Amino acid sequence: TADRTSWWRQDRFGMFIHFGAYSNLEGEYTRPDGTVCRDAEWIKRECKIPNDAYEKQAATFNPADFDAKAIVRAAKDAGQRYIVITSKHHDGYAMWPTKQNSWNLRDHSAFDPHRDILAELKRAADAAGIKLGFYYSIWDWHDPDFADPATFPRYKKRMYAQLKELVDNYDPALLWFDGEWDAVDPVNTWSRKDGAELQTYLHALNPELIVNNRVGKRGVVDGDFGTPEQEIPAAPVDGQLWESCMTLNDHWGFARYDTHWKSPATIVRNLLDIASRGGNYLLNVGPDKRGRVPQPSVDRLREAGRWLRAHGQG
Ligand code: FUL
Repeated sequence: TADRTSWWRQDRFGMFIHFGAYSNLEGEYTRPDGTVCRDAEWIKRECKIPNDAYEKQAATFNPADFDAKAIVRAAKDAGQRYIVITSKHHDGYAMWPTKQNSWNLRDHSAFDPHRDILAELKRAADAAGIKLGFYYSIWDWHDPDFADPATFPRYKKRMYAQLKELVDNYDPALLWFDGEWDAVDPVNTWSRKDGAELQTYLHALNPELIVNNRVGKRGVVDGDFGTPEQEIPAAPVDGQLWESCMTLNDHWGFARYDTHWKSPATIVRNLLDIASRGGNYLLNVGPDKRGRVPQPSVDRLREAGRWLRAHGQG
């Protein structure tokens, strides 16, 4: 794995992008009775939105202003050298035209069916010398076969097929798994053995793929690197590569009322703190329902990048 991870270890600073059907609600769901419930990428579950209502809102999702070049430029300006975007979050909605189901941005949205934002991002990233990776949630709230151990093998087959689509069609440099936890409701049967098998499968498709530890049970032997979330570990696990992922405000997905932004100084301090301990920093942006990265995020990233360049770190 030493060779496989060498670009990633050198790059240090990446951009996380949380973007999905949940973004269309912009962090707020108004129930039929008029009461309002707030959450971002967990909104379906936290606000107990019924499937049909969630599907109905997703059908109006039209991120026409998604601008891959602008996003890559924002990452570059910040000194970020790789990008990891949610290809499928827990709500199961695929952000590329998957052939495994119709619960995806091409077949279930109001978006231009000829556009493919993952392909657009891949092209823009390649042109800028930025590596692209995909977040992929194992946990799936939408697929009826996920939650039942009897039907789980069917789900797993579709998941493998989706991952093959991603690897074959977009050539990601990294896969960032999530949603492998135990004891979630409904049942999540994902095991460390499932994780090991999946990794073997992926490395047969592309031996260079970097995979995070949530592919298994987040142990030292699972995947290539650890994934502390919203924290900088005081004592990183010995011998394990790691990457701290953090929000830029208080949500991963877009929430229009959330203005609790980290300052450029905090971003720089976190990056230097993390790098000095040998870690990577994956800092998140959450585009709005039109696909635009919030201006306060862009501004703060640019400021942080300016400081890094002025100090020879950019
Ligand atoms: C967590 C998820 O549940 C959050 O929604 C987010 O994607 C974070 C990076 O990982 O496990």
